[in-house]
Amino acid sequence: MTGRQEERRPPPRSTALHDRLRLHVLTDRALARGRSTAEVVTAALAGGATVVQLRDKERTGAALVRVGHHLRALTRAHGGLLIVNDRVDVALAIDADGAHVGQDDLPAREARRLLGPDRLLGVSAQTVEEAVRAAGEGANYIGFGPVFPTATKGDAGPPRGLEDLRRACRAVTVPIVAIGGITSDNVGDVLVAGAAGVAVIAAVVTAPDMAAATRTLREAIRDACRAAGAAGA
Ligand code: TZP
Ligand code: MG
Repeated sequence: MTGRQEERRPPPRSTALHDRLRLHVLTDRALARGRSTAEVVTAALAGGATVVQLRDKERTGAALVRVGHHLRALTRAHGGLLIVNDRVDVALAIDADGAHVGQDDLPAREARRLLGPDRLLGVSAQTVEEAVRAAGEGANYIGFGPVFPTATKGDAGPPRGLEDLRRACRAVTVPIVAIGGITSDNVGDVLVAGAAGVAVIAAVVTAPDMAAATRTLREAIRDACRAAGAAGA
């Protein structure tokens, strides 16, 4: 094998959880061009998103539970996972598959204790050290990034790049989900770096045809996994 081929050969492990974490679409009402959260999620699931994350920092708890129940029904009908950003209480209230917390949210250990052993806990990490700590505190997956520049999250911090992503993937055994500026053009590189999956906002939520945009990402992921000989893309 040449050096170039070696470089292209990705390490993604093909386990049931890795496969289910391939493509997260995060909701964002500000970017959705007036389309409802349910419309965004319906399109994302139709296009092949494997995970939907309800991410809404403005809605009240009552409103999150209302929309959350609707998303729960949609994700069940499509066999997709439903994760709630920030709000472990809402995740439990709507019987979501899990919750995702950042470094300034409920600490991972507390989130794990509240969620119990069977729901998924995702934790955001910007550095390899944060990823290692989160894995030790009970995260089922790590959201690592921003990998690339992003305008979607003002306080996301500097882009970490593919090399840091690669280091994070080597440093932990739980799946890494790459986030930040991911598009169908760079998703292959992200998987080659070792990510189990990707999480996107703008690439889907701002698209005129959200289902088509999701499908394009899904196909790029499938191509990258096929090239790697990994099953289950
Ligand atoms: N966390 C790190 S970057 C980011 C989040 C929530 C935003 C990702 O959005 P986009 O539009 O896919 O870059
Ligand atoms: Mg958060």
